[in-house]
Amino acid sequence: MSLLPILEFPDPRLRTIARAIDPSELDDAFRAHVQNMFETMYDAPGIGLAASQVDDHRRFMVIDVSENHDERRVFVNPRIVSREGEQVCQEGCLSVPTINADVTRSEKIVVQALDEFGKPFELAADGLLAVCIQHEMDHLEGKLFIDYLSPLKRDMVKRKLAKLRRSAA
Ligand code: GNR
Ligand code: NI
Repeated sequence: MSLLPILEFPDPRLRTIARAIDPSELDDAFRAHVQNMFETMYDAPGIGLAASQVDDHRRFMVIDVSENHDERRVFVNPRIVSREGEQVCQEGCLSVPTINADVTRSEKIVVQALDEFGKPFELAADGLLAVCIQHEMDHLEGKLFIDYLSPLKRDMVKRKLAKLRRSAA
Protein backbone atom coordinates (compact mmCIF):
# COMPACT_ATOMS: atom_id res chain seq x y z
CA MET A 1 0.00 0.00 0.00
CA SER A 2 1.19 3.52 -0.61
CA LEU A 3 0.03 7.09 -0.42
CA LEU A 4 -0.19 8.90 -3.75
CA PRO A 5 0.61 12.60 -4.28
CA ILE A 6 -2.53 14.71 -4.88
CA LEU A 7 -2.39 17.37 -7.61
CA GLU A 8 -3.34 20.86 -6.48
CA PHE A 9 -4.92 23.81 -8.28
CA PRO A 10 -3.75 25.47 -10.54
CA ASP A 11 -1.93 22.37 -11.84
CA PRO A 12 -3.03 22.12 -15.51
CA ARG A 13 -3.15 18.31 -15.27
CA LEU A 14 -6.35 18.70 -13.21
CA ARG A 15 -7.96 19.98 -16.44
CA THR A 16 -7.40 16.68 -18.28
CA ILE A 17 -10.54 14.91 -19.51
CA ALA A 18 -10.39 11.28 -18.38
CA ARG A 19 -10.64 8.47 -20.93
CA ALA A 20 -13.08 5.58 -20.67
CA ILE A 21 -11.74 2.32 -19.24
CA ASP A 22 -12.00 -0.95 -21.14
CA PRO A 23 -13.20 -3.74 -18.81
CA SER A 24 -10.08 -5.74 -19.80
CA GLU A 25 -8.03 -3.13 -17.91
CA LEU A 26 -9.68 -4.07 -14.61
CA ASP A 27 -6.95 -6.43 -13.43
CA ASP A 28 -5.19 -6.99 -10.09
CA ALA A 29 -2.81 -4.09 -10.75
CA PHE A 30 -5.82 -1.79 -11.25
CA ARG A 31 -7.42 -3.05 -8.01
CA ALA A 32 -4.15 -2.51 -6.11
CA HIS A 33 -4.12 1.06 -7.42
CA VAL A 34 -7.73 1.49 -6.26
CA GLN A 35 -6.68 0.39 -2.74
CA ASN A 36 -3.88 2.98 -2.78
CA MET A 37 -6.43 5.61 -3.74
CA PHE A 38 -8.67 4.66 -0.80
CA GLU A 39 -5.65 4.79 1.52
CA THR A 40 -4.69 8.21 0.12
CA MET A 41 -8.28 9.45 0.50
CA TYR A 42 -8.65 8.25 4.13
CA ASP A 43 -5.24 9.70 5.02
CA ALA A 44 -6.03 13.15 3.56
CA PRO A 45 -8.77 12.87 4.97
CA GLY A 46 -11.48 13.03 2.32
CA ILE A 47 -14.76 11.36 1.34
CA GLY A 48 -13.97 10.92 -2.35
CA LEU A 49 -11.04 10.89 -4.75
CA ALA A 50 -11.11 11.01 -8.54
CA ALA A 51 -8.26 9.36 -10.46
CA SER A 52 -7.54 12.76 -12.10
CA GLN A 53 -6.41 14.06 -8.70
CA VAL A 54 -3.58 11.52 -8.55
CA ASP A 55 -2.56 12.22 -12.17
CA ASP A 56 -4.28 9.10 -13.51
CA HIS A 57 -6.55 10.08 -16.38
CA ARG A 58 -8.66 6.98 -16.61
CA ARG A 59 -12.37 7.41 -15.91
CA PHE A 60 -12.90 6.20 -12.34
CA MET A 61 -13.21 7.40 -8.76
CA VAL A 62 -13.47 6.09 -5.21
CA ILE A 63 -15.93 7.29 -2.56
CA ASP A 64 -16.65 6.52 1.10
CA VAL A 65 -18.95 8.98 2.86
CA SER A 66 -19.39 6.76 5.96
CA GLU A 67 -18.04 7.78 9.37
CA ASN A 68 -16.53 4.36 10.01
CA HIS A 69 -14.76 4.04 6.65
CA ASP A 70 -16.68 0.89 5.89
CA GLU A 71 -18.65 1.83 2.75
CA ARG A 72 -16.08 1.79 -0.02
CA ARG A 73 -17.53 2.43 -3.46
CA VAL A 74 -15.63 2.28 -6.74
CA PHE A 75 -17.13 3.82 -9.88
CA VAL A 76 -15.61 2.93 -13.25
CA ASN A 77 -16.97 4.81 -16.29
CA PRO A 78 -19.77 6.40 -14.20
CA ARG A 79 -22.82 7.84 -15.96
CA ILE A 80 -25.66 9.80 -14.36
CA VAL A 81 -28.88 8.50 -15.91
CA SER A 82 -31.38 10.65 -14.01
CA ARG A 83 -31.45 13.71 -11.77
CA GLU A 84 -34.06 15.33 -9.57
CA GLY A 85 -34.22 18.52 -7.49
CA GLU A 86 -31.48 20.78 -6.19
CA GLN A 87 -29.39 21.02 -3.04
CA VAL A 88 -26.74 23.45 -1.88
CA CYS A 89 -23.74 22.02 -0.04
CA GLN A 90 -20.61 23.63 1.33
CA GLU A 91 -17.90 21.85 -0.67
CA GLY A 92 -14.20 21.46 -0.25
CA CYS A 93 -11.63 19.68 -2.41
CA LEU A 94 -8.34 17.98 -1.67
CA SER A 95 -6.98 19.65 -4.82
CA VAL A 96 -8.05 23.12 -3.62
CA PRO A 97 -6.89 23.07 0.01
CA THR A 98 -8.30 25.53 2.60
CA ILE A 99 -11.16 26.68 0.33
CA ASN A 100 -14.83 25.98 1.07
CA ALA A 101 -17.78 27.29 -0.92
CA ASP A 102 -21.46 26.59 -1.52
CA VAL A 103 -22.26 24.75 -4.74
CA THR A 104 -25.72 23.88 -6.12
CA ARG A 105 -26.03 20.27 -7.32
CA SER A 106 -28.82 17.82 -8.11
CA GLU A 107 -30.51 16.54 -4.93
CA LYS A 108 -31.11 12.99 -6.18
CA ILE A 109 -29.31 11.13 -8.91
CA VAL A 110 -29.20 7.65 -10.35
CA VAL A 111 -25.74 6.59 -11.50
CA GLN A 112 -24.66 3.59 -13.55
CA ALA A 113 -21.07 2.38 -13.43
CA LEU A 114 -18.86 -0.70 -13.31
CA ASP A 115 -17.25 -1.84 -10.08
CA GLU A 116 -13.51 -2.65 -9.89
CA PHE A 117 -14.23 -6.17 -11.20
CA GLY A 118 -16.13 -4.89 -14.24
CA LYS A 119 -19.56 -5.75 -12.84
CA PRO A 120 -22.23 -3.16 -13.82
CA PHE A 121 -24.33 -1.62 -11.07
CA GLU A 122 -26.89 1.12 -10.65
CA LEU A 123 -27.09 3.30 -7.53
CA ALA A 124 -29.70 5.83 -6.43
CA ALA A 125 -28.05 8.50 -4.29
CA ASP A 126 -29.11 11.63 -2.46
CA GLY A 127 -27.63 14.01 0.10
CA LEU A 128 -23.87 14.02 0.59
CA LEU A 129 -23.29 10.87 -1.47
CA ALA A 130 -25.04 12.49 -4.45
CA VAL A 131 -22.96 15.66 -3.99
CA CYS A 132 -19.74 13.66 -3.80
CA ILE A 133 -20.53 11.60 -6.92
CA GLN A 134 -21.21 14.81 -8.89
CA HIS A 135 -18.04 16.47 -7.52
CA GLU A 136 -15.87 13.47 -8.50
CA MET A 137 -17.47 13.15 -11.94
CA ASP A 138 -16.62 16.82 -12.52
CA HIS A 139 -12.94 16.02 -11.82
CA LEU A 140 -13.09 13.38 -14.57
CA GLU A 141 -14.18 16.19 -16.93
CA GLY A 142 -11.36 18.47 -15.76
CA LYS A 143 -13.76 20.59 -13.75
CA LEU A 144 -13.29 21.92 -10.19
CA PHE A 145 -15.94 23.16 -7.73
CA ILE A 146 -14.42 26.66 -7.77
CA ASP A 147 -15.36 26.88 -11.47
CA TYR A 148 -18.99 27.37 -10.30
CA LEU A 149 -18.17 30.49 -8.25
CA SER A 150 -18.79 34.01 -9.48
CA PRO A 151 -15.75 35.61 -11.19
CA LEU A 152 -15.29 37.84 -8.14
CA LYS A 153 -15.28 34.93 -5.67
CA ARG A 154 -13.05 32.84 -7.92
CA ASP A 155 -10.58 35.70 -8.04
CA MET A 156 -10.57 35.90 -4.24
CA VAL A 157 -9.88 32.16 -4.09
CA LYS A 158 -7.02 32.45 -6.60
CA ARG A 159 -5.41 35.27 -4.63
CA LYS A 160 -5.73 33.41 -1.32
CA LEU A 161 -4.12 30.29 -2.81
CA ALA A 162 -1.31 32.30 -4.44
CA LYS A 163 -0.62 33.97 -1.10
CA LEU A 164 -0.59 30.59 0.69
CA ARG A 165 1.87 29.24 -1.89
CA ARG A 166 4.16 32.24 -1.38
CA SER A 167 4.23 31.71 2.37
CA ALA A 168 4.83 27.99 1.91
CA ALA A 169 7.77 28.57 -0.45
O1 GNR B 1 -13.30 15.27 1.03
C1 GNR B 1 -14.09 15.91 0.33
N1 GNR B 1 -15.18 16.46 0.91
C2 GNR B 1 -16.22 17.03 0.20
C3 GNR B 1 -17.15 17.78 0.90
C4 GNR B 1 -18.22 18.36 0.25
C5 GNR B 1 -18.37 18.17 -1.11
C6 GNR B 1 -17.46 17.42 -1.82
C7 GNR B 1 -16.39 16.85 -1.18
S1 GNR B 1 -15.24 15.88 -2.07
C8 GNR B 1 -13.81 16.09 -1.10
C9 GNR B 1 -12.68 15.21 -1.60
C10 GNR B 1 -12.30 15.62 -3.01
O2 GNR B 1 -11.69 16.61 -3.28
N2 GNR B 1 -12.73 14.84 -3.96
O3 GNR B 1 -12.49 15.17 -5.24
NI1 NI C 1 -12.26 17.30 -5.31
